[in-house]
Amino acid sequence: MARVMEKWCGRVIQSVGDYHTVALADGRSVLCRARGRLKRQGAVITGDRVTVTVVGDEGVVEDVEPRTSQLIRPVIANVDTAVVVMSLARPDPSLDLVDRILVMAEREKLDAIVVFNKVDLVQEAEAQRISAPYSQAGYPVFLTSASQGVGTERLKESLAGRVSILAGPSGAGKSSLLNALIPGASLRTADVSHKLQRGRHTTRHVSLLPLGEDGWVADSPGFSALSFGAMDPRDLPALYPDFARFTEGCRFTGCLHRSEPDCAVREAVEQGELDEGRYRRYLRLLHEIEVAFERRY
Ligand SMILES: Nc1nc2c(ncn2[C@@H]2O[C@H](COP(=O)(O)OP(=O)(O)O)[C@@H](O)[C@H]2O)c(=O)[nH]1
Ligand SMILES: [Mg+2]
Ligand SMILES: [Zn+2]
Repeated sequence: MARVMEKWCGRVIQSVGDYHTVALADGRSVLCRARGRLKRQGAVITGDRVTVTVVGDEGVVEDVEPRTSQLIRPVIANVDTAVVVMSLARPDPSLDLVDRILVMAEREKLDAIVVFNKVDLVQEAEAQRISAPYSQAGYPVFLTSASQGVGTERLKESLAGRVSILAGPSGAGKSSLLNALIPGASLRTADVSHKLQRGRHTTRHVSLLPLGEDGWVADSPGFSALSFGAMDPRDLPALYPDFARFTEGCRFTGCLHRSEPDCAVREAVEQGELDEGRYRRYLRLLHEIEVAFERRY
């Protein structure tokens, strides 16, 4: 039988050493090596949009499109949406962590969605009280129960056409949500690894799982290490979208909204127009970043 060489565009859905699993537009997945000049580490990573030549069920990555974003942990390209997952109970929600993940997402210029999971464990009023500040900040908020299938269909619709990654503490329900969004998600991950004949390996490689029309979700949590490195504290206020509509009223440009005179953000908190909890947690994070920044050398 003649071996036909085809040229395709696709997306790298898993990358292990020099073996890249590429999903093609027709639904096939092919195992690819990289063309010579793309053999260096990091030249082709999970999430990359690539051009491949395919012969049978094997291929060669010929080209990599410029990345719109790149995360370090896990190593993944072109993520556009961070999905912050926090349980409403068991374990109790850490809004401090929600805010930190949102700050990181804003810093990476990702869209962010906030999911409060385990809505089955709390009263509706409680769920509203906890989630309202995030809706007010402009984030899409979803109240879900992964185990009872509540809210997961709506979340799935909003993730279609996006490349997203779940972030949040252990126990929040990330794996359960992933399985509710993509039936058999945990099994499919194992499947991809199996093709590479690595069996159960201790190293976990991030994979993208298909979700709806050209939507992809990473199967491993993002932003697990919440270090802000040597972030300049002056960059922090701009990462709070809920502050934005007030900052023009601050007397000083570059106002850190702490003890400066005529601060419109502080004023908005006092008037109840800005969530006091968000603001208090902002001040704590600002202080932490300042201390780290002063010690950076
Ligand atoms: N009651 C309740 N339990 C849930 C829900 N989602 C997940 N869980 C449970 O919470 C625990 C942690 O879930 P898991 O998906 O492993 O969390 P992960 O660590 O974020 O991946 C498991 O025992 C799940 O069965 C939910 O919506 N409601
Ligand atoms: Mg998990
Ligand atoms: Zn201010």
